[in-house]
Amino acid sequence: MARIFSGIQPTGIATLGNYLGAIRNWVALQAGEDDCIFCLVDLHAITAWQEPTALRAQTRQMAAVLLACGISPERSILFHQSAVSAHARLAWIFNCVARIGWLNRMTQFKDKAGRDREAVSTGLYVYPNLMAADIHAYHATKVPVGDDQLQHLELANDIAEKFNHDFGSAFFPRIEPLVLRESARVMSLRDGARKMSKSDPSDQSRINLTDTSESIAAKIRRAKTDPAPLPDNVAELTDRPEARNLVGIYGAIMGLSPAAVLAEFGGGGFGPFKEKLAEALITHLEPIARQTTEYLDDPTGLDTLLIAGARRASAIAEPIVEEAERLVGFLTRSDQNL
Ligand code: AQP
Repeated sequence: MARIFSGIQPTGIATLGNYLGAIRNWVALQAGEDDCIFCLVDLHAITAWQEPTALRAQTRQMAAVLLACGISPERSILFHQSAVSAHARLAWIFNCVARIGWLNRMTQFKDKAGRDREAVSTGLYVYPNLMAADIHAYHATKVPVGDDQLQHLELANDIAEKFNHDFGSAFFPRIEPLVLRESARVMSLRDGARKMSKSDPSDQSRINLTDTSESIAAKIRRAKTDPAPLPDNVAELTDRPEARNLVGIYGAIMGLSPAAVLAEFGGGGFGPFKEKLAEALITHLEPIARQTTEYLDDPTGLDTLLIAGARRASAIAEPIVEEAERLVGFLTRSDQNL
C-alpha cells in the first residue's frame, strides 16, 4: 500500500480545468487501496498576493467543493496546509538542500513570473521546494500531476536524493508521478492557447464549479470559436485550439474520445454543438454546485472536518519531519529526553 499526496491552491473557485485535470481523478483514486492525502495549499497560494479575508473564504470554499465532488473525509485526509507546521519546517530544510541552479531551470517559474521577474515574491521562486516538502513530509510515493508539474516532481526527487546523500541515509523514498488516464488539459474559453485558470482576471474564460446553469450556458454560448464548421477528423483540430478545447471538454465529460465526438458533430456548426456541451456540463456540474452550497451553509461543520484532517495529517508528518530535523543535526525532542 502506497501513500498518495496531491494539492490544490485556494486561489479562487475551482474550475472545470481543476475538476477534469485533478479533482475527479482524486475521487477515483479513493476506490483503490492506497492512502490518499489531499491538501488545500494555502502556503503556495500566498506566493502571489491574496486578499486575507478572501483567502480564508476561498479555503473553506475549496474544501466544500472537494467534498461536493466526492472527496470523502473518512476515506481520505483533507486539510489545509498552514494547519500542519511540518510542511513549512521541511520546506526550509529543502531550501537549504536545493541548489539555485536547479530552481533556475523551472519553466513554471519563468511562465508565472513573466517579464517582471525581479518583482515577484521569493516564495514563488522556492515554490517547488515547498511542493517537495508537501510530498516528502508524508513519505508519499505517488503523486497525481499534470504534464506541467512533472519538472517539479523530478526536482523533488533530486532534493530527496541530495538530502539522503548529504545526511547518509535512505530516508526519503522516490516519488512516482501518477498518470491515471489521459488527463484532460482544459484551456481558457476566451483563448485556446492559455489554460483555464481560477485566477484569470476574466470570469468568462472559465467555468467555475459553483456557476449557475444559466451562467454555464451563457459562457459556453460566448466561448471563442472560429468560423469553420467542426471537422470530421481529429487531425484537422490541430490548428484550431478553441475547437479542440471544446471537443476535448465534451469528450472528457461524456467519456468519449475526440474522434467519437467528431463522429457525432463533425461537419456541423458550433451552435448545436455548444448547446449539447452546455447541457452535458449543467447535468454534470449542477449537483456539485448544489452540494457545495450545502457544505458552505455549515461553516462549523466544515471547520470541524478540516481540523480533524489536519490532526490526522500531523500524526503522519510530525515523526517524519522530526526525523529529518534530527538527521540535519537539529536538537529535537527525541534527543532532549524531557
Ligand atoms: N486548465 C487545467 N486543465 C487541467 N488541469 C488543471 N489544473 C489546473 N488547471 C488546469 C490542475 O489542477 C490541480 C490544482 O491546481 P492548482 O490550484 O494547484 O494550481 P494551478 O495548476 O496553477 O491551477 P490554476 O487554476 O491555474 O490556479 P491559479 O490560477 O491560482 O494559478 C493541478 O493538478 C493542476 O495541474
